[in-house]
Amino acid sequence: MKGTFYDEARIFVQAGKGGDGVVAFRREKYVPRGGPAGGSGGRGGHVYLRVNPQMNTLSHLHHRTHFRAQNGRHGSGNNKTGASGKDIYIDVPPGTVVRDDETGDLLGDLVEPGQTLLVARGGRGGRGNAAFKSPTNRAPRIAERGEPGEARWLRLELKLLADVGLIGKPNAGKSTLLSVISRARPKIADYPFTTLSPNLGVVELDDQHPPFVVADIPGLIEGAHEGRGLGDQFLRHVERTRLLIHLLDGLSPHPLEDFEAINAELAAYSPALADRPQIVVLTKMDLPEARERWPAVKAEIERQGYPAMAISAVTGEGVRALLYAVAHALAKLPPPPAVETPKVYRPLEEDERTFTVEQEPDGTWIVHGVEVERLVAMTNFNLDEGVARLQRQLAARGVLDALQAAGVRPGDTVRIGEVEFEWR
Ligand SMILES: Nc1nc2c(ncn2[C@@H]2O[C@H](COP(=O)(O)OP(=O)(O)OP(=O)(O)O)[C@@H](O)[C@H]2O)c(=O)[nH]1
Ligand SMILES: [Mg+2]
Repeated sequence: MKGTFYDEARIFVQAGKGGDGVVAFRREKYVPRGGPAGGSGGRGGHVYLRVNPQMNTLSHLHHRTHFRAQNGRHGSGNNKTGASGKDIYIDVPPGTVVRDDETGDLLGDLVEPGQTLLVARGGRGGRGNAAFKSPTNRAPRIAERGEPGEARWLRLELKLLADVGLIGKPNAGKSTLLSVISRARPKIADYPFTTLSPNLGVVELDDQHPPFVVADIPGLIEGAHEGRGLGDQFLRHVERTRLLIHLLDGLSPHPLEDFEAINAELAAYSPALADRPQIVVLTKMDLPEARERWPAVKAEIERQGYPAMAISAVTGEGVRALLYAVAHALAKLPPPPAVETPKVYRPLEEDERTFTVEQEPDGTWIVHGVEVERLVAMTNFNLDEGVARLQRQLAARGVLDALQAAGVRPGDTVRIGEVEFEWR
C-alpha cells in the first residue's frame, strides 16, 4: 500500500429525480375524442456503493466527494414512459463501513467483492394522465411531477479485513515478518514508527491450508488508546481480525513488560480486542541478546496461558512453524466478528410520515415533513386536478387540520418545501 492512507471519507450522494408524467390525449383519425394517453416519467437513477477488491483505501473519495445519478426522462404522448435515469456505482474497498453522516445509523458493512449497497434511491417517475383514468374520470387532466431523488451525506470508514493482526511495540519486527511471509513490501528500518499506515499481505502456505491475510499496523506504545503515538488510529484495523500475532522485540531489555503494556492498550481500546486469541512471538533470534532472553520469556508467556514461539526473520528460523501454528489456529476460529447489525434500508421511514407546523416571524407558516414535502414536489400546479388532489392528500394526512389548529387565517402564506400557497 503506497501513499497516504485514508481510512475515512465523507461523500454526498444524490439520486436522480423521477421524470414528470404528462397530460396527453390520443389523436387518431376518425376518433373524435381519444382517451388519455399521457405517459409516466422514468425513474431517477439510484446511487450504489460497490466493493472493488482491487482497492484498499478510500483516498479516491477525497478528491471527489459529490456523486449524482441521472434524472428520469419525462413521459410523452402515446402512453410512452420516459427512460429511467442511469444508476451509478461508487467503488469502495472491502471492509468499508457505511453510515448516514447525520444520524450515524449504520447502513451497511461492505465485505464481499462485488457486493452492492443502495445508498440513495432514485425518485419514482410521476404518473401521466393515462394512469389516472377511472370510470368517473375518463379524461383526467392530471399528471404528477417526478419524485425527488434521495440525497444524503455518508460517512465511510475502512476497517481492513484481515485474518491475522501483527501487533507490538515499534521496532519489534512486524513489517520485517510481513515482508518474509508475503509479497508485501512494507518499509523496514531500525527506528520506531517506520510504519505509518497499515500494510496487508496474503500468506500462501501450501495446498493443505487456505491462504490468509495478515495486517501489519504501526507500532503501539503506552497511552496509544489516548492518542499517543500512531497506533490507536489503526487498532480499528485489527478489530476484525480473528487472531493476533503479538511480537516481542528480541532486542528489548524488557520484553515481558512490553507484553503487559501492549495488552493494557488493547484492553483500554476494546475489551473484545483484549480477548482475541494471541500467539506471542519473540523476534530477532539470530542475535545473542534474543537467545539469552528466550527461556525466561517462553516460561512466563506459557505460564500466562499463551502459546509462545521464537523466530528470526533474517535466518528464517521458526517462521514456518509460526505460520503452521497460525493456520491451525485459524481453522478452529469462528469467522471475523461483524461490526453491528445494519439498519435495514427503508425508503419511507415511520418518522418521515410525521410533519411539523411552525410560524416564522414574518407570519409565514412552514410545514416540514419528508412525505408532505414529497407530495408537494410531485404536484403539477398548472393542472387544477393536480392541485385538487394535493388538497385531498394534505387533508387526509391531517395537514390542513393542523394548520387550522395552529391558527392559520385566510390570506396567510403557507410554505411546504419549495412551494408557497395562500390559505383560503
Ligand atoms: N537481526 C534481526 N533484525 C531484525 C529482525 N527483524 C527485524 N529486524 C530489524 O528490526 C528493525 C525494525 O524492524 P521493522 O520490521 O521495521 O519493525 P516494526 O515492528 O515494523 O516497527 P514499526 O513499523 O516502527 O512499528 C529493522 O532494523 C529490522 O531490520 C530479525 O529477525 N533479526
Ligand atoms: Mg513496521
